Amino acid sequence: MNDKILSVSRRTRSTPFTSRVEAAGVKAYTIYNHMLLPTEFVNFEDDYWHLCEHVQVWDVSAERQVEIKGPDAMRLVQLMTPRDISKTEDLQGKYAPLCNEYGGIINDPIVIRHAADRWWVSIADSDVKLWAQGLATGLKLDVDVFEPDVFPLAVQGPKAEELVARLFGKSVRGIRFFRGEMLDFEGHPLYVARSGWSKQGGFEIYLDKPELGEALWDKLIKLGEDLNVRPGCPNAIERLESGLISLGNDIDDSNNPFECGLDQYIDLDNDIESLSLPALRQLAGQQKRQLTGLIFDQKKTIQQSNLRVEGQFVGELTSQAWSPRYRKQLAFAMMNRDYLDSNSSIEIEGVLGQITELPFSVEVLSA
Ligand code: THG
Repeated sequence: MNDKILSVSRRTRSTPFTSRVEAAGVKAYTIYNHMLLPTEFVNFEDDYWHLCEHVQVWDVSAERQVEIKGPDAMRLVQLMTPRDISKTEDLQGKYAPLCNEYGGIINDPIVIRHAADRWWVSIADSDVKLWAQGLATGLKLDVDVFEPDVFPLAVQGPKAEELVARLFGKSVRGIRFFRGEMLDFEGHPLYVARSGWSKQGGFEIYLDKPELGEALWDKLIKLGEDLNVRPGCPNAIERLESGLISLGNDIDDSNNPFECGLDQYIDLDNDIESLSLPALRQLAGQQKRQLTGLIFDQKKTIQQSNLRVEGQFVGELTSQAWSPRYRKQLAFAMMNRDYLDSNSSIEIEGVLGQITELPFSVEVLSA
């Protein structure tokens, strides 16, 4: 399916910001957690340069929150992730893959602690609420699991801190990465954290009062006029350059975290109660596949996703974009270890691609 129009209905949920996104002339959406997520405004390259040079306001409401509340909340979050969450502070987030009993990746959310007995799991595109409710029921945990009316709005780009400080005051400048504060907007406290799905820096404002959506959007656009603020969205080029992986595109529950380069977010040696740890301890170092970067010197969209060398399947191309900055075609591929062990390049559709680690290093991209 290419260039078809998507039918919009109640299942393709809209957000408190959709009216503004539409008025701004959004060009395309994807569906993420059963909700509209903008993907393009002017065009990918123009959106990309603007994001890297100025500041954008992103409707990322589709990053749904799964709230886990009650005496067993922390236990349930820890059961779901093999990352040790015991030292998380109130209003701190942690990037924490969720894995099943086989070690497969269910989701790669940010888990946010509001209190020991109240957590948000800020999810990528899979139905974590159902998984968490199933676990809670099966294990007879004393928790409520639900999706609250929370709609994250991201402010991203080099001028994001200036814009968010104009709205909430200078205390935002002191917020460290993946930390947050409750800050006032029109008499209502909102959770504001330094995070976001780009490496250009910025914040995410978690709107839990949908009626304030348009006012919040309008205020940011107004305050950012002289900063050249624009509506934007997660950008395909920027996220490839930055090595940010996308659940459902690059990885799914057939992958374990070692294959995806998420080793650093797994605490194999800690004494924590987590569903996937027994499986992951077995799988560590055994991966038969690895998510890698591919770099091509030519601007050429690779058509095949199954990569073959002399007829043999060697891996799967999962995402790609042309980088106008480095003038390289960048791709992610889930490659067979066997192939990686004896090769550092691959010829696909007549072009030679260099195989490299993720995230891409600037030296390699600039070479
Ligand atoms: N923000 C919020 N929720 C989200 C996302 C987000 N849910 C969906 C999706 N994005 C979850 N996936 C990611 C992936 C990477 C990061 C955040 C969410 C990320 N990674 C940093 C990096 O790779 O440099 C650092 C992670 C770390 O080291 O702690 O930011 O964007 N609310």
